[in-house]
Amino acid sequence: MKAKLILSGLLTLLLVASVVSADNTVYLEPQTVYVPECGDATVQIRLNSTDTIDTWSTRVEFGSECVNITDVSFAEGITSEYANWGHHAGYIYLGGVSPDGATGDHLLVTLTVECVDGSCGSVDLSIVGGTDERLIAGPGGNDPPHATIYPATWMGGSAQIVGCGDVNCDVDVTPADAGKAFKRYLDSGYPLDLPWAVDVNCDGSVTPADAGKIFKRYLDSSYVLECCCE
Ligand SMILES: [Ca+2]
Ligand SMILES: [Ca+2]
Repeated sequence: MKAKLILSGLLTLLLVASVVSADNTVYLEPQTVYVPECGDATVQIRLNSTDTIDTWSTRVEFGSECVNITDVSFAEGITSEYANWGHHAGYIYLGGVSPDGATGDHLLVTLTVECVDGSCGSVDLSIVGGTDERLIAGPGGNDPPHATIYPATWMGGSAQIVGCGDVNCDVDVTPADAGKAFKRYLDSGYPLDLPWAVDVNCDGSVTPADAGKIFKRYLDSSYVLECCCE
């Protein structure tokens, strides 16, 4: 009995220890961003931290033969005033500083991802972390004060290029897509990963005509669908 009590006490201590240990994660939201084959889409990089963070920087790598990052916005992020980015072939550097340290879940930056090659399917978007130029940091408790660099988990994601009519974004046009288009017609709140793909006659609404055209495309791969492209 005594041994059991000691064991349960130890387990409780372990649980408490795991709760208070630092847990900082930099991640993409959504983890998969759906990009129209003739357009672009936005994806956020967010920080969820238990440490107080006032500085961050990272590198985002992407397959430049398939996608490009054409814009970076720090607006509404925790470092909206003091931030910058640089574009290179296949990657960007970016980062920012805030006078107010933050913990919890926050927006860092919003990226615009543009399709370069509509035949690519899925492309990795890697968030590169480390302790050199890529880091998260907060105020130090030292004298004189200097930044404390914290460990973090850096979670990348992917960009999925979506073709017109591929309503469920699985890289193929099938009766399942026609079915989802019809459901969207019946219920305007029916969720779609990329609503752009469903209006295949680009008339601004989803009707049975869209479902019919998607089914025709399934029957005949040369049947042309016309989503709204610029
Ligand atoms: Ca599909
Ligand atoms: Ca339509």
